[in-house]
Amino acid sequence: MSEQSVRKYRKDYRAPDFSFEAVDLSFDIDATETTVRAYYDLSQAADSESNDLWLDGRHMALDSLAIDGQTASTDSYSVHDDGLRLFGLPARCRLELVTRIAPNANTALEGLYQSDSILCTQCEATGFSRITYFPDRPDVMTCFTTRITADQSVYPVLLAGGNRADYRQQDDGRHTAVFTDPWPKPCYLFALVAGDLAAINDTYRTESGRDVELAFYTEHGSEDQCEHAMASLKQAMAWDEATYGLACDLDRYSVVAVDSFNMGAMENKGLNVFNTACVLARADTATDADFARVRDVIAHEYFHNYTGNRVTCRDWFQLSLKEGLTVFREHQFSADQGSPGVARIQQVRTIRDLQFPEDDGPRAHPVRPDSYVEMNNFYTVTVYEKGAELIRMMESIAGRDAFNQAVRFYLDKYDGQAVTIEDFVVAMEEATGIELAQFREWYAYAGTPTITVTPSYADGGLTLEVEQSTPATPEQPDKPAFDIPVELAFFETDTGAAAQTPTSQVRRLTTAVETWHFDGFNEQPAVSFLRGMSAPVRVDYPRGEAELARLASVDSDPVSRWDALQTLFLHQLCADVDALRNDRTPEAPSAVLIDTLAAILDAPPADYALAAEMLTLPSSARIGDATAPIDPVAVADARRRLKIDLGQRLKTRLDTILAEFAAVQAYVFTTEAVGHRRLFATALDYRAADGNSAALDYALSVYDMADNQTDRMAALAALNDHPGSQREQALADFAERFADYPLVMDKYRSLQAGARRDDSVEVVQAMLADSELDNTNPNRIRAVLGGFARGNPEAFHRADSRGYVLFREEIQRLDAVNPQLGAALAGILAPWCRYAEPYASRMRDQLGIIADSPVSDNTAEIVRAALA
Ligand code: HT7
Ligand code: ZN
Repeated sequence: MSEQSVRKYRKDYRAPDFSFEAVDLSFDIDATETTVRAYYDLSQAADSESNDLWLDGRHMALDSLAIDGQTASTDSYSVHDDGLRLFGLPARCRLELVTRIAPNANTALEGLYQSDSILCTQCEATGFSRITYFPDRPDVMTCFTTRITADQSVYPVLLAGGNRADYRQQDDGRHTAVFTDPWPKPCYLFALVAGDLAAINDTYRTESGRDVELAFYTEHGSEDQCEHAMASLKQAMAWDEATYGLACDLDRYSVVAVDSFNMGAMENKGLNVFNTACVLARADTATDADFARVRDVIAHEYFHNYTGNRVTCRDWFQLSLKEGLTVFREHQFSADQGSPGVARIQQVRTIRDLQFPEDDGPRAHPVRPDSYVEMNNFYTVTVYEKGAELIRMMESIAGRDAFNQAVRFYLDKYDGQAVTIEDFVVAMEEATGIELAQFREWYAYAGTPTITVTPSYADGGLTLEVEQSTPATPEQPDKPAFDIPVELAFFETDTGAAAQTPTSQVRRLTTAVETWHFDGFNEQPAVSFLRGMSAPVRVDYPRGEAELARLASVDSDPVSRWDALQTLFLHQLCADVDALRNDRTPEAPSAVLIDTLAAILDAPPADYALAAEMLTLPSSARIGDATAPIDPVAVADARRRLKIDLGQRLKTRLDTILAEFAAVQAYVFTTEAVGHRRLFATALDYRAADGNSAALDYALSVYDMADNQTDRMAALAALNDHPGSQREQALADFAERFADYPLVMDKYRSLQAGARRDDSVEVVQAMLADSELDNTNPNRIRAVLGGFARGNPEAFHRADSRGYVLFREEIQRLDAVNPQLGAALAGILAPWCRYAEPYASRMRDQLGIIADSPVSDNTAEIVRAALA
C-alpha cells in the first residue's frame, strides 16, 4: 500500500476565492480521444485573500491555456498530477482551456467513460476533475452551457443537462447539439451522454399546467422494459407536488440507462444517468423487489431535484444533508405507495442488518464525518440510512405537517445555495419553534446507542427505568447522551385492547438514566416500546415470550408486531447458535413460537406482505449481530435448521397457504398482488427447506408455470440448495430463456454463487473466467462475488481460507481497474474484528496481504481503517 494519502478535514473548510459566473464547455467526442474546450468567466470573491486559483484535474493532457484571450505564460501556472494552479489572476477575467481525455481507457467509471457503446459521465463526487480542469467542489455553482459534437452515425443521440438551445448537422457527418442549463449547479451534477440509443417518451403536466417532456433512453432492444420506470417517475413528480408543493422546474427530464455503473443512479440536473438495474423492469425479467427498487430509485433521484440540486452541499462532509433528507423523502413516498407498515419494516431491516454492523465495526463514522481520504468511501449506510433516520426523528418530534412545512422553508431560504447540515437544523428550529440543541449530537457521533429498559408494576402503575449508553467507536471513546424520541403504547394482555388513551405517545429520552411512570392500568400491560423503530437504537428489554406473543398478535403498529415476533425468533436462534458452537443439538422451538406462527398461517393479516414478513426468520446479519462475535457458519446452520424444523411442524398449514395462494391472475404490480406472491414464496421456502422430493417437484412446477420473474425466482430459491434433477432442469431452462438479458443472468449467477455445495469456490472461479462474462462490470461482479460472500457463508468462510483467498485476489484484480469497486469489495472483509476465531484472524490475514500490495487510495483507506 502507498504512503498515507492526503486526509481532508471538515474543520479546514475555506470558501472559494473565485466565483464562476458562466461556464461554457465544448466536447469534440471521440471514444479514444475527446477534446474539451472550456471557457470560464471568473470574478474574485469580495472577501478573498488570494488571486491564485486552484483547478482540480487528473488523467488529462493540457493543450492550451489562455487568460483574457492571451496564451498564458508558463510561469503564470503550474501543472500537477491532481490539478493546475494559476498565479495572480486579474479580479475579473476569462479563462480558456483546451484539454484531451481518453474515455475508452477510463475503467474507473467516473468522469467521461464508455459503457458498451455509450459514452456517459459520472461526476459525483469528484469525477468532473477527470473531464477538465475546474474547482471540483460542490460550493462552486454556475450555469453550464454544453456543446457536443460527434460522428452522427456512431452517436446519433447527444444529451446534456438543461434545455437544447441549438442543433446542427455538418457536411462531414458530424453533428452538434448545444444545451443551456438555466439553474446554477455544482460540477458534480454535470452530465453528458452520446450514443446510439432507443427512447420512450411521455409528458408530465404540473398542477399549474406546465408540460415537462420525459424521456428514458436505453440500448436498442431494452426500451420495452422502461414503462414501469416512466410510470414511477410520473408518480414521484405528482407526489412531490402533492406532499411538498414542489413542481418540476425543468422543461425536459431525461434518464439514460447504462450497464456499467458504479452505483444505482445519479441525479444530474435534468439528465439522470442510471444503472440498468434501476431502470429496466418487465414482469418476465424483474421480480417484485426489482419493481419496487426501480420505483424507489427513480423517485429518489427525482427528489434530489430539490433536495440536493436546488439546495446543495457546501462540502462533501455535508453529504447527508442531501442524501439523508432525500432517502427520508423516498421513504415517505414508498410508504404512501401501498403498505406503510411493510415499507417501514424493510427500512428497519436495512438499518439493523447493515447500518448497525457498520456502526459497530472499524468503519464506524458519524453521519457528518470529520475527515476522509477518499470521498467515494463515504457513500455509506450511515450517511444515507442513519442520516434518513435522523430526519425521521425530527419529523416525529415536530409532527408531519410542521416538518413538511419546515422542509419548504429550508428550500426557500437556501434556494440556489450550497449549505451545511447545521443550516438545515437551524431552519428546522426556526420553522417549527422546536429546540434541537442536543439533537445535533446525532450528527457528530458514531455508534449505536442501546436503551436498556427495566420495568416494574404495582397498583395500576407501570414504572420503566430507562437507560441509554453508546459504545466507543474509532476516535470517539466517550459519547454524550442523545436526544432519543421513544414512541410507546400499552395493551391489555388479556383482551389486546389499548390500555391507555391516547393509544400512542412519544417521550424524549435525553439523559443517561430516566424513570418513566405511567398510571391508570387495570393490570400489567404489554408494552410496545420504540414503536415503528422511532430511533436508530438497539433495545435491551428483558421480557417473556407470552408478552412478545401478545404484542405480535395485537399491537396496532405492524412494525411492532413484526418486531415482537423477530425477538421471539431471536430468542430461539441465539440459543441454537450457542448450542451449535458448543457441539450441542439445538432445542426444539418453543410452543409459543410455533403457536404464534400457526395463528398467522391460519388467519393471515389482510396485508399479506406483512404476514410474509412476520413469518420470515431474522436475517443472518441480525442473528450474527445478536450473537457477536459472529460465527457465520453456526449462524447459517442455526437458521437453516430452524427453517427446516418449522417447515416440517407447520407442513399442513403451509400446504394450505400454497394451495390458496398459488398464482391466480396475470402479473400486476399492486400491493395486494405483491403481498400474495410474497406469502406464497415464504410458504414455499419453508416447505422445501428440508429438500423433500414432493416439495422440490412442486417448486419445479411453480417454475414451469410462472408467468413472471417473481414466481420463477421463488421456485429457484427453494430449489437452489438441493442438488438434483429439479434444480438442474429449472436452471438449465432459465439460462437458455434469459441468455440475452444480462441483468436476468445476474440473478442466475447469484444463485450459482450462493448455492450450498462443496465446489462453490470452483463454481465462482469458472464464472469469472468465462470469456462471455465482462468480469469488470460492477453488476456482474456484484452478482458473482456479492452472491458468494453474502449468500454462501459456508463457502466464503471455509476453514481452508480458499473462499477468502479467492475474494482477496479479486479485490486486488478489480482495484487496479476500478478503485470504487475494489474498495466496495474490501468493505466486506473489513469488519473482521466482529467475527469469532478462527474466522477473524483468517480474514485479517487477507487484509494484511492487500495492505502489503499496491492498491488505490480508495481500497487503502478501507484496509487501513480495518487493520488500525
Ligand atoms: N448521488 C449519487 C451518489 C453517487 C453515485 C452514483 C453513481 C455512481 C457513482 C456515485 N458516487 C456517488 C446517488 C444517489 O444517492 O442518489
Ligand atoms: Zn441520493
